[in-house]
Amino acid sequence: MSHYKIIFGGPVGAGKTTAVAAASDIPPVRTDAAASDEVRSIKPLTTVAMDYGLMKLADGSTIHLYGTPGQDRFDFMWEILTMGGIALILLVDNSRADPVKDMRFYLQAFKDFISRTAVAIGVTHTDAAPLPELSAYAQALEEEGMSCAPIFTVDARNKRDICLLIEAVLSVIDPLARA
Ligand SMILES: Nc1nc2c(ncn2[C@@H]2O[C@H](COP(=O)(O)OP(=O)(O)OP(=O)(O)O)[C@@H](O)[C@H]2O)c(=O)[nH]1
Ligand SMILES: [Mg+2]
Repeated sequence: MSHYKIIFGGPVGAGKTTAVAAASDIPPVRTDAAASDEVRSIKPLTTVAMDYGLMKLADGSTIHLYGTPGQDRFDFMWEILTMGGIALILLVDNSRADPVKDMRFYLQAFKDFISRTAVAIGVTHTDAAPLPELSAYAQALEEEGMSCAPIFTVDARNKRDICLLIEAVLSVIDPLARA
């Protein structure tokens, strides 16, 4: 039996809180608070500390899911939350102004953690904003020396999509791992 910790990172509104809730087998813990000014135009609530959820695997193993706050004024939580983690799932909102740049920003912000572990990228909101295409992210990943990082379009509200991302990132670490 294994116990893994996976962290969800990415910008405000990408769907970190939604993804943790969708994938969790227990009622998730959230720390949403009313958003201030610039974030309120995106959505009324924002994570101020962390999200927590738990996936229970058939063999009794567990995957602890931690969502970070997207706002960089809470970036001190990013380091705290990655402690003991085995992988990062980076969610990027395709409907933002420059989502490929967002991906680069968070890859940079979590680079020490990623260099020790693994990363998979989920591009959300492609139903509302089909462009840019995944190839633009793939090119940026190649430029960052991460051409093998798994990347998918996902809907953070869809449990199967989030499970696919989790399985992908675990398979980078251990090709025999099953989520
Ligand atoms: N249309 C659409 N909506 C989505 C998709 N993924 C997530 N959402 C919605 O986008 C919103 C994301 O909100 P949160 O989950 O709070 O975002 P977050 O990443 O936790 O944001 P912060 O905590 O503020 O950093 C929710 O209303 C989701 O229902 C998607 O693929 N398409
Ligand atoms: Mg959140």
